[in-house]
Amino acid sequence: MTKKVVMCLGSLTIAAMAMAQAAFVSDNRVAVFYPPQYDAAQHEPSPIFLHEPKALNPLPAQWSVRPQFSKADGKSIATIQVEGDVDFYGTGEVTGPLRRNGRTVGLWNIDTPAYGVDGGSHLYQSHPWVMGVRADGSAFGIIADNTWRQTISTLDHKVTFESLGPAFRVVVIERDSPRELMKALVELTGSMELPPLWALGYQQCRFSYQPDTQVMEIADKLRENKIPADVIWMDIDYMDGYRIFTFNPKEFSNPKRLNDYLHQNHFKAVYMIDPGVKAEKGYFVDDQGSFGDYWVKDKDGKPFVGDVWPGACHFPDFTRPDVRRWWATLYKDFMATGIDGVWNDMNEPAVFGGPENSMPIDNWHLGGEGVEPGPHLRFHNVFGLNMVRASRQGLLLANPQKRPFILSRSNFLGGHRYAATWTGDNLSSVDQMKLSVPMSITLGLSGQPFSGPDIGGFCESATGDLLAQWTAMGVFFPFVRNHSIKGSAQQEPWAFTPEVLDVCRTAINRRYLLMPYVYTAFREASDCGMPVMRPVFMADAKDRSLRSEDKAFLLGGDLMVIPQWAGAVAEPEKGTWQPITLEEKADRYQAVLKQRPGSVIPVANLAQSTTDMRTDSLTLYVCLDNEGKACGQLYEDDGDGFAYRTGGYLITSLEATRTKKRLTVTLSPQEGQWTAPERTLRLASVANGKIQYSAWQKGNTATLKLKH
Ligand code: MIG
Repeated sequence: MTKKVVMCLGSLTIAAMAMAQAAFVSDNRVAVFYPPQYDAAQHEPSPIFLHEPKALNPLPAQWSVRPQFSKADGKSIATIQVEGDVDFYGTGEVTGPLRRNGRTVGLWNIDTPAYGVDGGSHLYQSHPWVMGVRADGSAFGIIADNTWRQTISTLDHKVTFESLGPAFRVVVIERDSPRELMKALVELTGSMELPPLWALGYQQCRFSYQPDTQVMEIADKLRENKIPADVIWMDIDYMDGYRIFTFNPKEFSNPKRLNDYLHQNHFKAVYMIDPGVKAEKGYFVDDQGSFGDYWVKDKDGKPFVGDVWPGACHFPDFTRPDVRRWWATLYKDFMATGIDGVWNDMNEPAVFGGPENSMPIDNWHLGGEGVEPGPHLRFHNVFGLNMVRASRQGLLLANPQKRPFILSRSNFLGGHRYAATWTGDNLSSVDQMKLSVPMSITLGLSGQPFSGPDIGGFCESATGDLLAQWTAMGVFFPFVRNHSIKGSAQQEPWAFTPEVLDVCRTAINRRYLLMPYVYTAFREASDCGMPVMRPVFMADAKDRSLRSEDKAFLLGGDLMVIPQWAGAVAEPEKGTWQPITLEEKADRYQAVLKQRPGSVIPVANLAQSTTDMRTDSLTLYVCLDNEGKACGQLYEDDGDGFAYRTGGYLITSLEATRTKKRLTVTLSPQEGQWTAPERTLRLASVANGKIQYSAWQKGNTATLKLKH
């Protein structure tokens, strides 16, 4: 093919596509493969990509990872044969191990209590994405640009996507390392914008805290018990008869007063909004939606009605730009009561008694702005994505100066642009606690850096021991929230024994001590797609002994977290990472933390919320490498708002050197115009399993005379 012809293909004329299988590269190592009979109208514009992959050059002859397209039993299939030893990762929200060789995953979002439906083979979200890491540490990624129902199977030498929809295109990315692959994925799909700092704090939730006085009691108890916390969550019972955008006139009669109370105590308030709108004349949301004819239709073109919490419900057709714009307007008055964030649940969508807990696949969506009308079978998997896309618009409309925070149960590859994730209705069991580690790592490797499970487990009752174990580990996940189901044993840190309370407090303290480091890791995720929570193998992609490790994990690039229950784990760099403690005495539940040689980790003084956290006094944990050097970074900004986009942030480099017995760390501004506070620094030298602290010192340099 001449370059000119390829440029033509770039305009994606369907006729040209149908003639033959075409493949071209969009940057020099991203290839897009089109099947015969490709019909762009059935797939594009893609919800996955931020920008349509552009045609630049013909595919080089030596390109190795190529799909074969076929049809069988009415299914559209893409098969990718791979050579050599490849470890597979990704495929989204999944049960089972981190390494995905020999697995089949369904991509059909479903409400699946305790991951019990179909043996946990498909969950609330779908990510048609497979990551391969070769023996030499080089990596490739495969995206099936397809929202239709499908499965992914990953055998050792073959990846297969099998879809009930029309033939779809496949994008293949080639990179030299998993790190670069993550960056390339974000270049295609867009980045997660920085969340507000408070969203990184500890969060207390229950189905449901009610009435409002109970919410205030929970807030008081967190403070009394010295459990640092940032957020309290309002589950569906705050509503009036489960009508979204309303408040129960008895139990939540004055949400503004409640939210003010929370704010005065340095908490934020997050409230749930479901997609199902109670079908009821006179209810403003239903009236507006019916007036605008905004509902998803059944196969006969009538508004579809299905049961959820409020009883019979209509469902907004979020594929429509006009519906998203309307939905966004609903948030204005709601947020004006002082609500800080929104929790979008049930958006698979869940329909009680519906086929596979959802709506019929022949329901009809209208699309718009280039998206053709189509059946639910096409749009089911992006119902949640389109909902949170609309919600995000709404939060920005209501509070243009604030970073939106939305938590969503359902989502799709690319949906990290709009919302964070929790992993749905897990079970209060040791097994599902362990399972949550590979699940959140895998979400991170699938482009969603901001996820976490219900700590303590949602379904059934946690024991004190389980909560202690889970909290000790869960505080190192990107999203940290304790949540439990109605009717189960209370699950707050103080609900069990004084020992459990102490364990939870120590663990949550650790989160807050590490907050400057955690925030810096979030910044890296939003900047270049590196997951906040990473598999251990990312510490050394060439070390094949790390490839299956999924009990231990990394938080950012410099800290390894080894849960107490993990036993022996595979450690990077020949086990040279050094244990650190953040408190005088850690109890038997606390995770073992190990620091990477060559790193500097900034640690704050303990605060009871991120509102109270300061970065003026920092303890710098220094673990020198063999050359007696170490470095790190600190990201700071206002913690909310968008000033950081125009220079209102600061990246400080933390440089440590050892000369003879003297350890010196120097802080110097690297990037951004945010004004650093006057600092007081303390060094913590980490070596040979011990920590030596310096005195507190004013200024941007601190030193320590080493004993060893
Ligand atoms: O049908 O809002 O996953 O976190 O507490 C259950 C009540 C509905 C499911 C969510 C869960 C939430 C619950 N919701």
